[in-house]
Amino acid sequence: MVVKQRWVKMNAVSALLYVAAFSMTLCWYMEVSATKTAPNIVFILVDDFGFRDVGFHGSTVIKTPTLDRLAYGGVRLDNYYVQPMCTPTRSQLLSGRYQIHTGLQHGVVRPCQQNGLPEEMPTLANMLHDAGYATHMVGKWHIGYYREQLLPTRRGFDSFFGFLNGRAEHFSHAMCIDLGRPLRMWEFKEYMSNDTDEKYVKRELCGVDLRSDETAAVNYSGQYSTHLFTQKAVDVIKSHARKQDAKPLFLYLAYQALHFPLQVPETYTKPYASVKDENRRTYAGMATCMDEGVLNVTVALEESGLWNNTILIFSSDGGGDVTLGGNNWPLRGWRRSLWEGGIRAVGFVHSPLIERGGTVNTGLIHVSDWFPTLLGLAGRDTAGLNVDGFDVWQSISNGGPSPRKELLHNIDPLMPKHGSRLNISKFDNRVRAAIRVGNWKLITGNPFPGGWIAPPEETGNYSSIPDPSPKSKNVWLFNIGNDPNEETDLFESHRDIAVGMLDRLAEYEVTAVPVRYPANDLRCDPKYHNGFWGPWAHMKHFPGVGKASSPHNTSFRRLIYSVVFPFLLSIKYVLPSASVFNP
Ligand SMILES: [Ca+2]
Repeated sequence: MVVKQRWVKMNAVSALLYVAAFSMTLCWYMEVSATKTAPNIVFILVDDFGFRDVGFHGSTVIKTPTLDRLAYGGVRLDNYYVQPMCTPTRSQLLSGRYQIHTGLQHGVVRPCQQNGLPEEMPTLANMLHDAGYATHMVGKWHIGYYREQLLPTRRGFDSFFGFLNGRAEHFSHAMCIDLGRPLRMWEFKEYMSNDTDEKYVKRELCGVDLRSDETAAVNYSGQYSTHLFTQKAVDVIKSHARKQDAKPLFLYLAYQALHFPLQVPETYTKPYASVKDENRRTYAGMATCMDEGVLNVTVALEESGLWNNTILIFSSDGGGDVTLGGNNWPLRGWRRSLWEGGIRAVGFVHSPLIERGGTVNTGLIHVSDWFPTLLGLAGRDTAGLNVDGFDVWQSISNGGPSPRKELLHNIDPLMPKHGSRLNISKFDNRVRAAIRVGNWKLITGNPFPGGWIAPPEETGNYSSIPDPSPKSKNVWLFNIGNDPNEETDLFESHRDIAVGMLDRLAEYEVTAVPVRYPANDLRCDPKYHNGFWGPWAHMKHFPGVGKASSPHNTSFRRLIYSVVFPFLLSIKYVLPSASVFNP
């Protein structure tokens, strides 16, 4: 009896142990097998690449054979949107959140601002890393670095090679900015005695912007950015393939091409000798060099045996700048604007894993959608993270409808209000904003210039059309489905729809966090950091100066610069512009 009881007891304990051990093994197996089968993800982001400037969008001059081949063999994203500028697109890609939910509603993170994607928001790299991915980044960061905690290697990337700001010289990797500063008292006297209009003094900050992980990268001067970043990406791929740990790879390759300054090795502009416009010619060379870089990355993936389990995504981060060689014909507007030319982007997905390759996807897809989409591929859901993106993989892979029916392009409370208020909604139509609901698009405030610029080499076929809107106009409504080029404003004829969309903007506005756009902090100056741009917030003092404080941060100086000087200057001429006194 005793023996039997004991046997039963032991049997129960053993059974529990067996169950526990089996469960742990099963969990481990499921985790390992999920990790093993999760696809490699290679995300290639290019900078300011015009909608027109790729072969599969009809470019007749710029040659992009690799992009065309990959796009035609994959899924072309034909209703794909990003943001009109660098930081906004990159912050949304890596966080899955609209700018109104990150505080980055206005402009870009400037080199000397204490600003960035908030640390408490996990990045796509953080999440993929937690899902078992090896995570590597090459190229342009531009979502903040004033604190070391904001560097790519502290935000989920196992490795980083690239630059932290929005641009650099493509060969030297140096970057200069002019912050300007108000006149000092003694300079003011000089100003009053001389007949000059100079009301501020040039204050140029220069440094190299290139890092390997967190260390300043030296000895790369002279290596062209696209070549350098391609080589580093190829190194990542080959190094990853050599490792036997079977982790899937996430590679984020953010080329500086085709961002200004317009520079490229001469060999790439030779095929474009017939292009008369010099900016356009150089830009075309940069595009072809970038196309070659993408080819070399795909070859490395194939040679490393990774290609068959890889999803490659290609995207521009905004429209082309027509003043800097780019073109978005036939779309209206360009880089930095809320017109389609600023935000409807070149994009495609190519992968042997796609069920319906060789197709065009017309579903509404936005850059914030990559966050939940790629995490879905990694076997993770983003419930509870308050992301604004949608998982669009089924639409991309199978051709089903996109789950996204609405898209907040932005609400920017810092952009000066434009025109007069209509009082037809709680939302102030003078505020710069844009929203898409189904095929309808509403724009308010000042969206920036909105002309249609023909490709310089095709002016014989097409003619540019200047922006027809009156300067004070501040509300437009378009049916993008029927009118993708924003030619017919339907605001007056469809006021009910416009008011509904203004009200929707008001609902979004309530959820916005305060916008951050701080003054410059001069501790950023590379002269304090061995000639490199990098984190500075750890500095308590300016070397040799004493307690760190921006010249504009004391209330007394603010009073002098903002009230006394403008008053005195107004005696001689007119009031100086705000930018002079708030550089
Ligand atoms: Ca850009």
